[in-house]
Amino acid sequence: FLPEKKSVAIVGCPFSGGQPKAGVDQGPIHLVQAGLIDQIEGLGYEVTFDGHHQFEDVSALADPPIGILKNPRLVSKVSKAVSEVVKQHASNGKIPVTIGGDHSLAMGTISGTLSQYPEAVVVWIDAHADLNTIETTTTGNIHGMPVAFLLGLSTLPEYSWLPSSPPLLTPSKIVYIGLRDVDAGEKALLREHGIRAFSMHEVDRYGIGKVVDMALDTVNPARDKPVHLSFDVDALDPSVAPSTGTPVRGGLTFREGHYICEAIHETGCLVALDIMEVNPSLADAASVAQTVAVGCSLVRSALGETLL
Ligand code: 6HN
Ligand code: MN
Ligand code: MN
Ligand code: MN
Repeated sequence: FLPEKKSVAIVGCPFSGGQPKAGVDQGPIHLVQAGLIDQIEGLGYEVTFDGHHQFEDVSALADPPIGILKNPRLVSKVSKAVSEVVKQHASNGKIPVTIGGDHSLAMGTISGTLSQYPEAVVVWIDAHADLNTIETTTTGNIHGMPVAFLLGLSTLPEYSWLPSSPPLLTPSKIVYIGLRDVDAGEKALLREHGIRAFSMHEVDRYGIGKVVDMALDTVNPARDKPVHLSFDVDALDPSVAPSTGTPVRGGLTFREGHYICEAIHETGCLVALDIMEVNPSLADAASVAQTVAVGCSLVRSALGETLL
């Protein structure tokens, strides 16, 4: 399933509608300004980048809350557009690298990957499970809900473009690493659906090398399935990635985060990558530069940069 040519398509998504803090829409602009494209070319890839996506045609949409869900139609329209772009790039043999923007975008990226590679599995790196349903969300922020939509646990007429019965994603095809701030309703859903998750407790207990092996053993035991890596930078400790909207202490170290990306690259199975939730308007200039640089280096590690 892997493209013969080393070819990447950057999908820049300046979008913040899945959460209430301004600035996360500037994340992709900062990553590209920091030289991300040259860096990927430096690894021997041909890189396609047609500019950041423009969502202005949907931003004027009348979009009252549905229940407590904020911007429900906007998030749906943007994710649907992203889904089509990601699928298109994947069908052209490119690795879509989507840079957010908030994590609601993963509804788009992962559905795009799964429509091109139905057997693909998802490795979700995050402090949070992003598994709230319409019933369990306490914030109404849809960036805390994309996995539930992908699994068909939440459905709304406004999201009918996302198949729910059967859903594109099933519980056995996703694994989490880095969790440490999981809502009570999400914990119940993880248990009820038997979704495999390696929290920071398991990272402390076994070390990151063993955790990544175990995580891949659960979703991709023969290492023969396409892998979509969805990386929320808040999985990293706030001392490593301070400029993000929902930081949680006790996160992955710089090396643990990069190790995950390197190990996924080594499987040879990576077909799509998301780097989400870099928010350059949070924290001081040095913290922003640090977070943007970490976003770029995670991408390079996932695409094969080695230390030696
Ligand atoms: N993220 N569980 C919280 C909520 O609002 O549902 C936080 C979600 C954070 C989402 O970081 O992508
Ligand atoms: Mn700026
Ligand atoms: Mn997330
Ligand atoms: Mn998160």
